[in-house]
Amino acid sequence: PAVVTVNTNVYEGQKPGTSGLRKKVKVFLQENYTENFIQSILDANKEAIVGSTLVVGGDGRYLVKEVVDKIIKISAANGVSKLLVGQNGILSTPAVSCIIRKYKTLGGIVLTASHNPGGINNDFGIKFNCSNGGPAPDHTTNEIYALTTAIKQYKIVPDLVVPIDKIGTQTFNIDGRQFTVEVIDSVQDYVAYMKEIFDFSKIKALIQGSEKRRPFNVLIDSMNGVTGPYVKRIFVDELGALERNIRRATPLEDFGGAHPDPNLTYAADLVAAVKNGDYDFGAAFDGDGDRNMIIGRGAFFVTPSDSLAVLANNLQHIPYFQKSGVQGFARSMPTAAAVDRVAAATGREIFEVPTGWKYFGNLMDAGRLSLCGEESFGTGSDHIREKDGLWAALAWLQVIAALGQSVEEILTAHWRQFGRNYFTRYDYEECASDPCNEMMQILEKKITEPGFIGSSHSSGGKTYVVKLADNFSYMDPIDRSVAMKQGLRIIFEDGSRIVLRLSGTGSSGATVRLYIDSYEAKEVLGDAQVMLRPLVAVALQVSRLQEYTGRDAPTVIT
Ligand code: VG1
Ligand code: CO
Repeated sequence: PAVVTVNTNVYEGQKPGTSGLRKKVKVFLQENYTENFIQSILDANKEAIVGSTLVVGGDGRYLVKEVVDKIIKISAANGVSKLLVGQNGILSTPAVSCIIRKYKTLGGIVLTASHNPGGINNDFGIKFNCSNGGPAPDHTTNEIYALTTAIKQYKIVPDLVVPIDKIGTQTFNIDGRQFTVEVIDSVQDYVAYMKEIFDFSKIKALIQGSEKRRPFNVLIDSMNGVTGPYVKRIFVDELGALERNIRRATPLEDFGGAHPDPNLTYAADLVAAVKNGDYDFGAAFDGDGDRNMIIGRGAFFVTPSDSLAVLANNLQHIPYFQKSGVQGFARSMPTAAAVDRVAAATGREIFEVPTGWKYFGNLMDAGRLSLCGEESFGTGSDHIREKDGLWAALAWLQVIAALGQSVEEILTAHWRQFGRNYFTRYDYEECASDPCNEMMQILEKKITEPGFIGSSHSSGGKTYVVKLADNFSYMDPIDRSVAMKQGLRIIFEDGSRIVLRLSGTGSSGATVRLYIDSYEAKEVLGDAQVMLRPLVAVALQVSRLQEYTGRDAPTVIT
């Protein structure tokens, strides 16, 4: 087959957000829209692309297979020598990271809009990951974006026909050059890696029980996303769980109409099943498998910020860390600071980075970071360079197997030892963009004016005095690159925090995220919504959020 050069026109707005380019499916269906972006990804890699190997796969949502086909044809035309493609285009985001690292490829292209709904009327996304297995850093995504604003042509091999439904290697001659597509088992490399990281025999004994101890009953929910086949292989085939221990384990193009975001609102099904059933543990994952939610018996909820802190305090039970040792910890800025207390107690470095997994990669590559997380149900370690939902569930089960305690007992003991960071996030989804931008500008001005520091704010009988307020910026300690304007923060004298930022993953309108974090040393068994009510009220007063968004209640509370 022969290479064809196609003339094309620029599309505006192909700027990758927090995690790749995410738009409605219909946007990607516009003539040459997807082709332009793929060509720009390859061009951003310059000469390295010729002769390279790339990994390609996605979360199984509508359009994944069609876009895999386009990537194959455009890669062939641009001199890529080999693609590793997940069977039927299926690869979870953590699996892509794992495979890039294992086979030392130049990078990978992940087709997902993560936790956003799928199907013809919903979202699609394309993300580039680099040779360390992590999401491309800002300077690379900026370069990709710059290329999309100037593109005039792309190269493609339109007659190349490459089926991706069967595992195996296919080789083609493209204008005299060899081009190989290897269709790989979607789960094999990832599962093999999990078996190295964890002691599966101990987790299996926990799940199956023994004469002395009843089985530990788990319920694992894939929310019709990509993790289904991974969960079947790991939990059913390897760990001896039964079919009734897993649910929604077949990837569907529209996620069965579900919003595949593992939190108390969108995974309410799982929460109800665990609450009403005889389960000791529940876990859910998002569409592309990098997020996780953990709940215990009676649907006892573990906030992601607490999950990170508990794991940080218990890494010694996981074989991977017994071998590699534990370096520092990190969290994204809006994430509650529970892990900071574990870092202080264990004498480890702690890093606070902007929202988005790409900011953890350099620290991991430099050997300074072992475990990190985000309040948005992201947890992961330096085993790969993406957050990893299944890894988090296995880590919890390994810790539970070692401690012999319930999820609730583990949390309660943790709070008694370290105190508790109460945390909540209010999301106001799909608001009008202009008033939200205006709100952020005015609020930034207000909190950075002289006199704001030291001002007092009261509600519900509580008074908070401002200690620091800014628009968060971050300098990467490894390459000294700077990320500005990463969210407005107001930090009070008692350590409580209000954070406000606009989402960078939505496909239309603006989503405002309000994060509230407050520390209590003694009173650790309260209800988060009750404990945080005064601080939420202060946040709404100071930001005038309800006025600007026109909403008197958030869309989702996590
Ligand atoms: C959200 C979360 C952020 C996460 C990102 C990608 O970004 O807040 O913590 O890293 O999604 O997650 P934003 O900009 O909408 O707040 V996922 O599972 O897309 O890959
Ligand atoms: Co995700």
